[in-house]
Amino acid sequence: MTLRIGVIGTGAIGRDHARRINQVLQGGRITALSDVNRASADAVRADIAPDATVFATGEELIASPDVDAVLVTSWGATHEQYVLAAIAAGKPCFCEKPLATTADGAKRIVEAEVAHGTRLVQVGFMRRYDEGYVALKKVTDSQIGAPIMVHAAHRNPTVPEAYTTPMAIHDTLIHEIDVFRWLLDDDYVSARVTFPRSCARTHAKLRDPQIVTLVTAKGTVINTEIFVNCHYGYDIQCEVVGEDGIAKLPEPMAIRTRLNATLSNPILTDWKDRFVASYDVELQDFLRAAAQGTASGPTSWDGYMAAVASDACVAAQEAEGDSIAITYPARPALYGKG
Ligand code: NAI
Ligand code: ISE
Repeated sequence: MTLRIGVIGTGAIGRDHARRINQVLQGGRITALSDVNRASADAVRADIAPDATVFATGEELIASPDVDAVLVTSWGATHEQYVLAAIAAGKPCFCEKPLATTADGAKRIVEAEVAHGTRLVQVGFMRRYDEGYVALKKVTDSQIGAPIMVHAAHRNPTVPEAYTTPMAIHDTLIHEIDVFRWLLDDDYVSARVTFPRSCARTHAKLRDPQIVTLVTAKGTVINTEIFVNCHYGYDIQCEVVGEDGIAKLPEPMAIRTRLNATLSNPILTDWKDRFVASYDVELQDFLRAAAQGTASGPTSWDGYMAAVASDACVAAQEAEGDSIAITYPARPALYGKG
């Protein structure tokens, strides 16, 4: 069976996901595209998906009888409306992170999916599919004793001009917020943000870098540096300090050279390359589950939990240096125990 897929939002990642569905993965074909910038959808049609129809709105795309499942890859603040429309239509939906930019928005999605009665939504937390993180989890679970601290860094060489201080949380740190819940099998109880002096490459609406401290229910303290104008490369670091030893996320594969009296290896510069394999695996998982009329992988509940923590981190930015408590509602049965 070949699933007919519609993509809403055909910018950087929408285009890349359309490419992987039409050119790399098994079981799906792009039949529909939509973007508020029509020229962007037309260009993806011309370059990647010649048999797709371009729809004027995401809602029309979702309603189309030629669409079996939907990819939401538009700007974060627009995800909620499309995910709710996909659930209302009973169509499986892959939604890029964040599920919603606020906890209230994510909660509405959870409520709609619970009312539907079966899973339809997968959130694009692709790090759970990354070979390095999967290996790190295995060692963290079995070899280094109880995790006491995590030291992490999320560095982007640069970000668009429109990127502002809260986006460091709900657009960037959201990956760590999700992956550390999964890695440590734990939830957060508080968040605190401190700001070192800002780097010269930033602007008035973006304090950069930032250090976020999350404390978990089991007492693990996670320090993450977010530095989105680091200039030198795209660099994701993570070290788990356990009571018996330390486990570190592997570096991406790179050729080390000895040349001109220098020992060196290159550093990636683009998230598309850093996580290329995990995007492939997560979307193949989506296609597999969607063919059964359901969803797999990170749930709406995970998206909601990440949004609750993300709201607390944004409040912690505003409360600069003060700790903000994080509390969670009870988990609906649809999302298993916990
Ligand atoms: P982008 O700006 O390159 O593309 C977004 C596209 O959405 C644009 O073409 C824009 O015109 C379109 N759009 C905006 N509002 C829309 C609406 N209401 N309806 C239809 N189209 C609309 O942004 P990018 O980098 O592709 O990010 C898109 C989403 O993917 C974001 O939520 C972002 O957080 C997420 N993302 C996830 C990554 C990951 O590592 N999992 C990496 C990069 C982005
Ligand atoms: C972007 O949207 C992503 O998701 C990237 O993985 C992240 O590194 C970047 O900071 C975000 O803006």
